[in-house]
Amino acid sequence: MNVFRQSEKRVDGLSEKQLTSYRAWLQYQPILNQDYISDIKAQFSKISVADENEIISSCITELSVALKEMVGFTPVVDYQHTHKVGLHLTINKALPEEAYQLNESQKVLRLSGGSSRALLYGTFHLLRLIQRQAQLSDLNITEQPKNPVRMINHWDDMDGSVERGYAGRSFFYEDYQFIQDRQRIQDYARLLSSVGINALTINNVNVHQKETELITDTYLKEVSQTSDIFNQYGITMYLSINYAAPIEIGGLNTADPLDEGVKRFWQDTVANVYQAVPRLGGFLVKADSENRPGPFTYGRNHAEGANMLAEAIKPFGGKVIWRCFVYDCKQDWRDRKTDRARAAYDHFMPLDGQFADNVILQIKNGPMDFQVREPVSPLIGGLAKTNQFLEFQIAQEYLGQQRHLVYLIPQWKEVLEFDTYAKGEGTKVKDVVSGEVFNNKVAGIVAVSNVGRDYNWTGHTFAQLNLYGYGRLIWNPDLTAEEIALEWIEQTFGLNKSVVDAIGAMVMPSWQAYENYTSPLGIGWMVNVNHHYGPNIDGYEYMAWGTYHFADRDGLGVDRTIKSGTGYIGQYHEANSKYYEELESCPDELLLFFHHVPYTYQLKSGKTVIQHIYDTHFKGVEQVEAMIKIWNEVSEHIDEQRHHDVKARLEHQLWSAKEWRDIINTYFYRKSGIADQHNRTIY
Ligand code: GCV
Repeated sequence: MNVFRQSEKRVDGLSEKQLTSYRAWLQYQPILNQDYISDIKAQFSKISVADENEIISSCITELSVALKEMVGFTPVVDYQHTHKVGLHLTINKALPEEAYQLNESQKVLRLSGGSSRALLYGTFHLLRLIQRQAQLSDLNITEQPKNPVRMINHWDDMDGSVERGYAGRSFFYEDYQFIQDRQRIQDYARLLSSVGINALTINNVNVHQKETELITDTYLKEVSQTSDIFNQYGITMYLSINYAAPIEIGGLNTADPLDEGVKRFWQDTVANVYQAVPRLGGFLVKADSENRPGPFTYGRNHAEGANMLAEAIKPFGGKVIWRCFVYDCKQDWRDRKTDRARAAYDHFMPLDGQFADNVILQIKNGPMDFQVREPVSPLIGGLAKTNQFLEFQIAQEYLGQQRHLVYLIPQWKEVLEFDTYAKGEGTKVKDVVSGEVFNNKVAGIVAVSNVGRDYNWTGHTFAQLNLYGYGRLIWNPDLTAEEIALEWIEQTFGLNKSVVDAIGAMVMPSWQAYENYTSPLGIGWMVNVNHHYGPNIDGYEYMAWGTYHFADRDGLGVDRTIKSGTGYIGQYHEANSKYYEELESCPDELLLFFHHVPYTYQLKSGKTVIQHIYDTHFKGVEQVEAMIKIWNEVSEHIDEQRHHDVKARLEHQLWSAKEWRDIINTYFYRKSGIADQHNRTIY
């Protein structure tokens, strides 16, 4: 057992069985194929390295651990770069900073990268190939990430809880202190960099009293130590800050961005922060949303708010990431004109071009809040003169909370492939958020984390796939959902074909299955108040004014049209607004997001809305039953712990899917009075 594996064992006293789950996709299982082992031994017997630094040493450690585990030998590392055979790692400044090339010829394997970070990505690429027992001879690969910033946001609080966390407590904090054993953070950094993540925030966007002090001497030493761990893996750390910090920790009576005292507070604070944490990436801010403070209190707009911070942080090369999830959670929408979906665009579009060049607006993928089905936010493709990040949520807040198996990549691919028409046909989201369409100075994708202190990191073992897939997809949005799943399955569960096929068959339809048994046709929500788990059609906390879906005895859906509704559709470029405005063209899956229609309205599928609701809800449950059957059939090929864990979650999912089916079907049967054409029992 090598040192690395020894220290891994210390983590939360994990048992050997649990460690298999903990290792996620970096299993490094021993390879049994002797021919393959001989090839690898020849190719990796020596590693020559031209440069030395902390990131390159992470490459060497990872290679050494992995090769020892998989093929049973530790390569000789040569920093003089003299060997004629083996693996050569070199920095090639002619390459773009994060790009790498992998070439093999005549037993020399060359990995060259534009930076040490790129070498780390190339190292993990090689290990991915070896775990999948791919041939390395004649290798000729060039890779470069599509998105410059590839980020994770943690919603961890310093009391140790995680907002919308479904995988145990935080592994950063407990009881308002940093957790001293940092092994877990190091292993997390390995997982993240193995899929190309290069940035993260370590605290919740809702910054409460204690977290406000993260930018003070009380915590800066530990902030810095944490940042150092991530830096070793090429990951830049950011902090979420409280907009009202000047009041809460600065002793001022205002946080007005135009106040000289406030400006001075931020300049002094930032200088102190960067002295302690010179490589900090910057700040993330949630302002004027869900009771968080912000510039609106002082009659200022969000550009004024963000730019004041941006100016303070600029001398240190820092960035201000400013969230567009700004809406009035107390608004009354009974007039059927007020519409939360409009909020982000209404607030930020008029400010396009007014933000400093080190400000980035962070935009959730849809106009609402990470529902199972939403249209793409019209701000993406709308903003033409402002840096922007697209925000996804890996934590499945509204998608089964990591108790249900839901593979999210197919959903995200639809978002990335969506045509915004910002510069005519073919202006896809993936090209806007990568910064290519508008030539943004900073660009990329962010997602809310799904990890915690559970021994498998993610609660549901299969939720590891969403973290893995997130990294891989934003590195290369052209990878298919199938390709990503296959990579993950083979590294996580091995190459046994029956297992690979089985898991593939479970994960691929899982998003669709979840949509089938939950909220229909894009209407969204229908979840319980506050915790957001399980069906409650008239639930969700911000509905004090009545049900937002407007279901009555005749029909349901929200009229967001330009001609008679909230006008939200008018926020899209013309081709899309026409497409959504007309019932004839509006796609079935978003029909109720955009239109109020009778239950008897006929969908493009040929079914009526009400029959669609019944059919999909029965089907969704059957799909979960099918997943359980498949999983049971491969039990003998999967380790007991992981098989048991997944099985338990699937059984719960089935129970929950039936609950959803029965509650939704009954509700709409009672409202509409229309019977199921197939006379199935509706409870
Ligand atoms: C961090 C939703 C969630 C909140 C979350 C918020 C946000 O409203 O329910 O928990 O707060 O989104 O993204 O800021």
